[in-house]
Amino acid sequence: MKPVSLTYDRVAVRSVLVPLKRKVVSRVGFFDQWPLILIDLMTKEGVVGRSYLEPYLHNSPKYIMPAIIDLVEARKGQSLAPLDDFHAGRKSLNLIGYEGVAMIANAGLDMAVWDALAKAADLPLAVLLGGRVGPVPAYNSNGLWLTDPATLAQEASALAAEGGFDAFKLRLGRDRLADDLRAIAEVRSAVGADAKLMVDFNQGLTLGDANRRCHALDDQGLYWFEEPTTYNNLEGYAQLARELRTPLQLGENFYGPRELHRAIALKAGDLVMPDMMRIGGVSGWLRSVPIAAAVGIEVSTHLYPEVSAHLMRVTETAHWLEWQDWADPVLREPFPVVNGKIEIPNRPGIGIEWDEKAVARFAA
Ligand code: SMN
Ligand code: MG
Repeated sequence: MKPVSLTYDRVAVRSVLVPLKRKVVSRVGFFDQWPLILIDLMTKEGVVGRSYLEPYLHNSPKYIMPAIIDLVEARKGQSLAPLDDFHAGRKSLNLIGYEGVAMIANAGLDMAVWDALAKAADLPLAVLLGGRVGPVPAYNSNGLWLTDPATLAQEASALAAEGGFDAFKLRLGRDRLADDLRAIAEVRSAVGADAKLMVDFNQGLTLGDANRRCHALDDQGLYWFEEPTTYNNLEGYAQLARELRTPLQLGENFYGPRELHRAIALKAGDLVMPDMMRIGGVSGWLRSVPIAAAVGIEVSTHLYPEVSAHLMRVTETAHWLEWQDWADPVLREPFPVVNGKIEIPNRPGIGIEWDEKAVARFAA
């Protein structure tokens, strides 16, 4: 068989603003629309690699997109080699920062590069990476925000029905402990005592308040406590992890493998959940999760359910995939979820193609 080789040609980047079915009411912000950057990497051979980024802020595509275009311009005519290119790309931008926009641009492009290579090989990404296509256990993260606790039972039932889920993310950290307890009780009344509740504080508490609130909730049988306080107070996290019985989860704010390593070295949490955009796309994930696996720490995902599903199939200590349907409005064929598991379609690459009519409608 002829060896697969692809050559960088050019990239098209577009930003869209898609509506959210349920408004995000969280300590990291209020969102009723969700920005996406759609990346189409064109190769000289005609294969197109696709990925998207979820950059949170409506205006951020304005400064992320030019960085992606620059990275591809600099590679024009080179062969696609994602692990090499990721390293070189980070190095090329490190004078303006190793994290933030520099990493986000590299991560978005990296995912598109891997998609192109998998398409050229005519293999789903999970298979190209040495795994198999199959179901991945997922929890529903579409709702249960910091809204009126009285509405949460009905919402939890609706979330369960979206894909046979029995695991959910619930946002906590209201002003009064009693309201957090009420929120837990409402959700449990709808989905049963055995359902797993992943609880996310979105960094909303000071370390002192996090200490008090997490201790007060420690006997609630919650599945994990996520980001109770500022994400980079790793010493504070280590203190919480030592004292609490509920597993402590962090990682959506790790930029690259070194930050994951540092958190693990400081015993800052029991579980980690890197985000594709911040950990560095497929290449950043492949460089990071073995660090967690080597010490037996389970790895969950953050956003990006499609590419994350492929990666979970090759992650030694794969734990839970965070499922949201937020990019679905622009996807031609969203991945199905059956019995609480996301199913990877048997298509080459990541398996995402744009619904161009929807892209035009939601153009930002
Ligand atoms: C989150 C994700 C996206 C928007 C707000 C909050 C959250 C999560 O941290 O883990 O889902
Ligand atoms: Mg979170």
